[in-house]
Amino acid sequence: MAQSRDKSEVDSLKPDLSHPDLPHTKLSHAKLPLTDLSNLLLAKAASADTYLFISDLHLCASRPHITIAFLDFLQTTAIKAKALYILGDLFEYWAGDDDIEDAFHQQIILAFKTLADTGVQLFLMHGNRDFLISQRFCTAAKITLVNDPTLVVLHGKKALLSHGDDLCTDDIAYQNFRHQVRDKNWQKEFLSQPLETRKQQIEAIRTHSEQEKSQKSAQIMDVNSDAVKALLQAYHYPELLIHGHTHRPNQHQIQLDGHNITRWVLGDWYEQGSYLSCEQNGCQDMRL
Ligand code: LP5
Ligand code: MN
Repeated sequence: MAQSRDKSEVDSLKPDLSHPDLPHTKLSHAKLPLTDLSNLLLAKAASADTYLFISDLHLCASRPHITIAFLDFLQTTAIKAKALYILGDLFEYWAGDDDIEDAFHQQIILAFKTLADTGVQLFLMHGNRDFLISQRFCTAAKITLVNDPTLVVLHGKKALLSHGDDLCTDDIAYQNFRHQVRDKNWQKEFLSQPLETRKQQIEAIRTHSEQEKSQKSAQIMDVNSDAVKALLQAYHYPELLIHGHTHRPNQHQIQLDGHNITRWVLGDWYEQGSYLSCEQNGCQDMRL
């Protein structure tokens, strides 16, 4: 909800941006006087009708430039939005919520929590790399976990949100793997192992996945158009479908059973950050 706040209310939020774990970069607003932050919050209150969508950030400690770009995005762009939807693969991988103690993860959690405390609604959907994110992470980060797919209404238009991997039905080897690791009993057993053991197993899967991907055609690793149509029919023809996973940012127009539907594919954050910004007058693909 767009909220109007007076300045004293904004001041009382006092997000703690002076946390020692925030990186010392141009992004760090740790050095901003609180009054500057208050001005930002007041500007936000006046313009908070924007919904932002991102996916496939693959955050990890070994790619600091992306972490820096992401923290900057949160503090300068997302802070002005009504809601931020993260449609999967926020992290390079997630081995279980007991890994939230990790210093890198704490830095990301703090950034989310600080943003949420300013009134921005945060939503997270699982991707194929971080589907083990659970309530402990979400509570700490003040993020709401949403199902894949999820139907939302943006400025009166229905939008269906998904990570997108479920639509890649031609990738049979991946779908079999997905079926196995999304099983709750399998996950329980996997999570009962020590964190370090889990990380070693994930590294092995990652290596195996990279080898297999190099043998797969680009077409096999894209969404299947019949799967897309079936999903849109099942959800009664939303005006928009927004997903990530394929790392092929684009806007596709679909004519289906007399309905015009736009499929937005979000970009990854390997080389450059990107996001979809939806306002009253439409959506726009943005690059950082
Ligand atoms: O993520 P992306 O886009 O690079 O590739 C995906 C598919 N690959 C994956 C694997 C993940 O990238 C890495 C693992 C994430 C960790 C999850 C945590 C919990 C699981 C723990 C498991 C022990 O999702 C890739 C798709 C691609 O998208 C495009 O859609 O093609 O799929 C694969 O490559 C999977 C293979 O085809 C099948 C893998 C079978 C694994 C069988 C076990 C073999 C063990 C080998 C040990 C040496
Ligand atoms: Mn993915």
